[in-house]
Amino acid sequence: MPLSETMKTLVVVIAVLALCASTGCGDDSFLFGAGGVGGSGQGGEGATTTGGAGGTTGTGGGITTGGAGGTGGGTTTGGAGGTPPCRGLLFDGTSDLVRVPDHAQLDGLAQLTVEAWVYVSSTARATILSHHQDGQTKSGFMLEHMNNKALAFRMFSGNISYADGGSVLTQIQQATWTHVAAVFDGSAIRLYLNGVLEDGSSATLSQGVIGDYAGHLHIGANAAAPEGFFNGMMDEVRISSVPRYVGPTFTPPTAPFVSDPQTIALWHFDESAGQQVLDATGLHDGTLGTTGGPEPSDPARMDVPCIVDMLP
Ligand SMILES: [Ca+2]
Ligand SMILES: [Ca+2]
Repeated sequence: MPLSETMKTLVVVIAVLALCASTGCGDDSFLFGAGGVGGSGQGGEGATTTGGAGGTTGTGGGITTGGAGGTGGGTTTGGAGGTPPCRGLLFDGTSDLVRVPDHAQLDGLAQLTVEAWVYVSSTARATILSHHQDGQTKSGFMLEHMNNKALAFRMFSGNISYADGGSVLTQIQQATWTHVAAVFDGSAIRLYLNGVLEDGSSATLSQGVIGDYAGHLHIGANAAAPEGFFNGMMDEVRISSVPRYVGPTFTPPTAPFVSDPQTIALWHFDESAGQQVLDATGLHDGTLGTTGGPEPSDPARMDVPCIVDMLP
């Protein structure tokens, strides 16, 4: 009879402990993956050593526990960790968000790219980035993680333009880092998962540009009255004024982005403390939570794999 998941995990944990007993694993970092991502995602049995290795060799940190390796994973190699600071934000799925003040650069866009590295911890529909108030039809844009598909991107200009994967039911794999991107080139919206086109839907804006939304931009929640809270981690969130990705595939970024003239906003989330998240352009610094003070809606700062180390 097949072993239950619980039993598999138990067996793997026992195996790890046995390995530790025979070879000496040092401290708890082996089990709890203090360094590196420590292996995650779906994989075959016997991948524990691959997943666990991140815990012993990583230096840059990562919150994935060694237990994730125990579930049989190893799609992301744990390990080197990279050069600090390699930090991201952990959103609790309940109230956490980053708030960025409205700015003229965020309005009136005729083309754009919205992208991020995400680590999804729940299948629930949730907002990745929103400069839009739910229910309005004339202004703003938002990128969501969907509960039954991977992504949805919506733009509002008096009409609603969107792409949501259509009949494609790909979902973002949980507990692994995934690059997500939504591109609007003036005539079509394209959604990409790890550099692979998931949906290309023709789209037009009735006003010619995305309508002016006067509220905050939120990362990790819908704007205005916050809702749709993201559950998981994010890093390297970028908004660009151009369609960054055109074809059916592209190579996901292999290093942190560098601000260029087409960059509207770029948040590395590399700060070690405080309430601010800095925008590389200097124009769109954000705040943890709904105010500038410490509060439950503040996302937590986490050590994460450096982007360059996320890739297989
Ligand atoms: Ca970062
Ligand atoms: Ca705050």
